[in-house]
Amino acid sequence: MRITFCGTGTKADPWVDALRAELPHASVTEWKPGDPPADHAVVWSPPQQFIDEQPALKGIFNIGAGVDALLKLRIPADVMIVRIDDGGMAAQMAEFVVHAITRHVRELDRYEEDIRRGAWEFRKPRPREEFPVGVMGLGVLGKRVAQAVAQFDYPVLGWSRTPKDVAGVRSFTGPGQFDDFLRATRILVCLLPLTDETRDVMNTRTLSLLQPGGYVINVARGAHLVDEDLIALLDSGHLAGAALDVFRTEPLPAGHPFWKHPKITITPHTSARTLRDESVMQIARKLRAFERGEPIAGVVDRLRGY
Ligand code: OXD
Repeated sequence: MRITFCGTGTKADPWVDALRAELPHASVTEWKPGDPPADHAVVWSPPQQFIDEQPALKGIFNIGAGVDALLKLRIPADVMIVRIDDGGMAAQMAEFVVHAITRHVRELDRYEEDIRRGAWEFRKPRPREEFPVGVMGLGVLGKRVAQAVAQFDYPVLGWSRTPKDVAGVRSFTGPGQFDDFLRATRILVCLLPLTDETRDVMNTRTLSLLQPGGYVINVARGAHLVDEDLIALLDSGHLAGAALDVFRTEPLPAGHPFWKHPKITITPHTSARTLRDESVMQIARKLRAFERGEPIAGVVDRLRGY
C-alpha cells in the first residue's frame, strides 16, 4: 500500500514517521509534485494540484475535524473522504468551552482587572440557571462539549440537523426549531460544520434572538459568523461578549476590530489541536479496516458537506 502525505502548513516528517511506525507494510512518503500515484492520502488543506496528480487514490484521510477546505477541491466522486472522529480533540474542545463559559459567568476577566489594580473585591455569584448554554452542532465534538457543560449544572440545549439524544441536553432539531433554540439560549456555542447552509448562521437576526446579555463562543469556522453583526450587537448592549477562536481570515489581519474590542476575547484557532499520535493510530485503524473491506466511521457525505 502506498500512502502519500500532504499537509499545508504542517511539518511532514513527524507525520510520515508516525504513519510508517503504525503501518510498517505500507510505503509512506511526503508528496512532491510528479510523485507516482498512491493508494491513499493523509492530508490537511492540500492544493488542487495534489488531487489532480494522484489519479489512483482510494481514500483521502483528513487530519482535522472540518473538511470544508477539502470539499472546495475537485475530487473524483469515487474517492472516499474520511475525517478524524476525535484525534484527541473532543476533550480539548470541552475544556476550552467550559473555560470560556466559566471565565464569563464567574466574571474571572473582571477579577483579573481588579487584581491588576490591587483591589480585593467579591462579586455576587450569578445563578447558573440564568445562563442556559446552547450548543449548535452535536457531532463528536459538540456532543462532548454539551455533556461537559451539563456536568457543571448549566441548563444545556443542543441544536442539530437530525434528532440527537444526548443525556442532560434539551434537543432541538432542524430549521423549524432553530428560533426556539436561540430564544432559550444565553450562551451560544458554535460547533457546526461549515457548509452552504451554515455559512453566516450567526448574524443580526439570529443573534438578536438570544436572551439579553447573550454571549457567543465560536470554535468552528470564522465564516459561521458575520463579524459586523456581532460587533453591532455587542455595541448595542444586547450581547455581553464573545470568545472567538476562529476567523474568516487567519491569522486575523492586523487592524481587525476583533483584536481590540473590549468585549471580545480572541485566541489563535487553538481550541482543539489535532494530536498526531492519536490521529495516526485512528487513521491506521481505519486503513486496515478498509483493506479488509469493513465499514469505517467518519466517511464524509459530500452532499451534506461533512
Ligand atoms: C479542524 C480544525 O477542523 O483544526 O480540525 O479546525
